[in-house]
Amino acid sequence: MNMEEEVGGEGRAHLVMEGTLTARDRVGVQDFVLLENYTSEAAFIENLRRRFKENLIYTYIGSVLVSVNPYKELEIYSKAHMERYRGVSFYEISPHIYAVSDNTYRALRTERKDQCILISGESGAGKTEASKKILQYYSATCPISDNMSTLRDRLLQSTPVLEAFGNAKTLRNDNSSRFGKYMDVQFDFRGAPIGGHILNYLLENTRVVHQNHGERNFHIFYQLLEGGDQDLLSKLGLERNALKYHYLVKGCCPRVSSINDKNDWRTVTKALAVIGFRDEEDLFNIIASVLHLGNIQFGEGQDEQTEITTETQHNYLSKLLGVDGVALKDALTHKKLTAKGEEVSMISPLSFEQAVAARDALAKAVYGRTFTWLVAQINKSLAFKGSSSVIGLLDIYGFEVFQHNSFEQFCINYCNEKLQQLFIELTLKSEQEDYEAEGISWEPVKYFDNKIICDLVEEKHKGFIAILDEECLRPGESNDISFLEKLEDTLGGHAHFVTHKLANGKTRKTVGREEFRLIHYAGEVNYSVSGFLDKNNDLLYRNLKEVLCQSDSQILRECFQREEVTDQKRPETAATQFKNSLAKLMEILMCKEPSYVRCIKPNDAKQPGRFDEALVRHQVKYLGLMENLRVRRAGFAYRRHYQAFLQRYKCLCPGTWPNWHGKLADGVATLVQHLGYKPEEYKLGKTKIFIRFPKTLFTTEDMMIFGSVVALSLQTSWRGYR
Ligand code: AOV
Ligand code: MG
Repeated sequence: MNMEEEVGGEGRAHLVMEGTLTARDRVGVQDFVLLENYTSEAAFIENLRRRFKENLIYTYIGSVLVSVNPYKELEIYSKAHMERYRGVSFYEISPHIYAVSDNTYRALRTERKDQCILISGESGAGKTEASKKILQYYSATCPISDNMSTLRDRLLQSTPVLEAFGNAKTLRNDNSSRFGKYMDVQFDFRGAPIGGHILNYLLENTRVVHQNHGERNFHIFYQLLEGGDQDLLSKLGLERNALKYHYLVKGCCPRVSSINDKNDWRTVTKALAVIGFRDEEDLFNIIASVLHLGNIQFGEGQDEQTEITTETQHNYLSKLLGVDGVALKDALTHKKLTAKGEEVSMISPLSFEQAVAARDALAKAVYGRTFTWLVAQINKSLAFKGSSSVIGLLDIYGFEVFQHNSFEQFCINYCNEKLQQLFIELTLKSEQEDYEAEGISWEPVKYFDNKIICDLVEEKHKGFIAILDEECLRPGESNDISFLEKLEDTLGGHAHFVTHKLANGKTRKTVGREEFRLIHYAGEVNYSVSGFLDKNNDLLYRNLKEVLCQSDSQILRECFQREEVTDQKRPETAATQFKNSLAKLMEILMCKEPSYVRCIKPNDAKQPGRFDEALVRHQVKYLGLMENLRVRRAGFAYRRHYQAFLQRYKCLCPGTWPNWHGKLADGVATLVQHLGYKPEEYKLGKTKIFIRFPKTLFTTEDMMIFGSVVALSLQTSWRGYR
C-alpha cells in the first residue's frame, strides 16, 4: 500500500492514502489529536477557522466528527464522493459525514453490534442536515434486498413529510426541528436496509396557536396555502393568503426568503404518495380545520353567555372535522363537570377567555395527535418484522435561548442536557473508567459533569418536574407564581438554579420577578414561568374529546379514542411524559455502540463564510470538545481484548503461530515484542492491550497484507478494531 505520512504534533504520525487528499484538504490538521498545542483552545479554534475558510467543514477528534455549518451548498455530497468513502478507513481520507456513516455501517457488519449516531449541537448547527446526509449515504451505497427498492425510497421520503409537519422557521433556524426524532434503520444479514422505525419526542404544539415575532407556524400550513391547487383550497374553504389566518400571522412573517412553500408542497405530496399514504384527503381536512379553528371568534350572546360569532368558519370547521356542528359549538362554549365517581354531569358555560383557551387547546390537540398518527403511518410503511441489525440516528431539537423562553425551551434544553450527559457517560467517563479497570496508569482529565443539572430537573420528589407536577395537582389553589415560590423554597441555593431573590435579601436585576434562571451546561437561560402549569397539564375539556371521538374522520377517531373519555385516571403531565420517554431513549442508546457528530454554528446571522470566534468558542467550551481532545490525546486510540488481538495477529510471530497455549497476556507480550512495539506505543492492561497511536496498528496491518498471510482488507473499519 502506498502510504504517506503526515507528521503532527509531538512527532505523531497521521496516515493518509496517497492520492485521496489534496494539499487543500490538509489545511490545518484534520484530526485535532495532531494539534501541536493540543491544550490550547485558541489553537483549536484557529484550526477550525482555517479549515472553515477553505470550506473544510469537517474535522475529527479521534473518531468524533466536528462539523461547522457552512450555510452554503458545498460540492462534497455527490455520488462520486459517496463512492470515495465506501469501505475506506477514517484515517485514509479527509473527514466527512460519509466517513462516519461508512465506519458505523462497517462496524455493524463486522462486530455485529447495533450502532447509533448521535448528532448534537445548538439550534441551527446542522444536525438535521447531517442526519439527512447519513440516510442518503446508506440509501445510495448499501446493497438492495429483493423487492426493497421501495423501502429505500420510503426511508428517504419520510424526511420531507416529517419536516413539513414538525419543522418551522424560528429566529435561530429557518427549518428548525420542533420535535425530537430517533430513527432506527434496520439492515439484513447482507447489509441491505430492510426496515425502519421512528420514535418522535414532544412536538412543540403551542406553535400551532402562537408564534413569537419573526417566527412561523409549522411549514405544512403555508405549503398547503401556496401549493394546494385551487379546487382543493375551495373544497377546504381556504383562501390562498396566509394573512387571512390568525394562527399563521402571529409572528408577522408568513414568507421566508430561503423557503419555497410551493415547491415544498409538491415534494411533500409526492413523498406522501411514495410512503403509500391513502388518507390524504382526511389529512388535508385536518390541516385546514386547524386554520379555521384559529379564525373562530367568540362574543357575548343571550344571557351574557359566550357564543361563536363566526358562523361560516364554524360550518367549515365541523364539516372538515367530520363532527356534528351543534355538538361542537356546545363543546367550544361549555364544559362538562362530572364529580368524581358520579354518573350525572353538569354543564357550565365558559367565559370568553376560557372559550378562547378551549379553542386553542383543541387546535393543539388535533394537530399534535395527528402528527403522532402520521409518524405511526410512516412506521407502518417502514415496518419489518424479523431479525435485523440496527443503526439508530438521533436528531433532536438543539439547545436554544430566545429573548423569551418558556416551557418549550425548558423541555428542549433539558433534552440537550440528557444528551450531553450521555456523551459524558460514554466518552469522557467510560474511557477513563476503562483505564482504571484495566489498571493502566493515567492522568485523569477534569471535565464538567452536567449530571447535577439533570438531577435538578428530574430528581424524584424534589426535582423541578416533580415540583411542577405537584403544583398541577392543586387546580384552583395553584398558579404559575405559586409554582415559582415552591421552586424557590425547594431549589433555592442550588448552584444551577437562580431567581430574582438574592441571599442577602436584595434583588437580582438580571432575572425578572416572574422568571427563574437555569445555568445549563450550554449557558444560562432565563425562563418565564408564565404558562408552565397550563402547558404541563395540556388540558383538553372532556366534552371536546367526546365530540372528536365520534368524528367521521378515521384519523381523528384513531387520535381520540373512547377509552380516554371514560378513563377516570389522570393522564401523565407533559413534562413527566417527556422525562419518561427520554429515559427510555437513553436506554435504547446505551445498549448500542455510539458514534458522535458534534455540530457547530459559525454565526447567528445564518451567513456563509462568517466565523464568529466568540460564538464558536462558547460552543467548543460547552460541548466539552477540549476535554474530549485531552482524553483522546492522553489516552489510547485503540484497545482490544487479548484474545481478539492474538487471534488476528498471531500469524505474524513464530512464537505465537499457529496457536498460543500459555496465558493470553503473555502471548500478546511475545507478539508485540516480536513486532518491535516500543514501550511508549502500548500498554498491557488486565484483559486488553491499549495502543496509543493509529500508526502502530496500521504498520501491523501492513505487515499482514504484505506478507499475504491473510486476505485482510485494509478497508476494515478503524472502529472495528476497538
Ligand atoms: P439543526 O437541525 O441543527 O437546528 P439544520 O440541520 O436544520 O440545523 O441546519 C440549519 C440550516 O443550515 C439548514 O437549513 C441549511 O441551510 C444549513 N446547513 C446545515 N448544514 C449544512 C451543510 N452541511 N451544508 C449546507 N448547508 C447546511 V434545530 O432543528 O433548529 O436544533 O432545532
Ligand atoms: Mg434540526
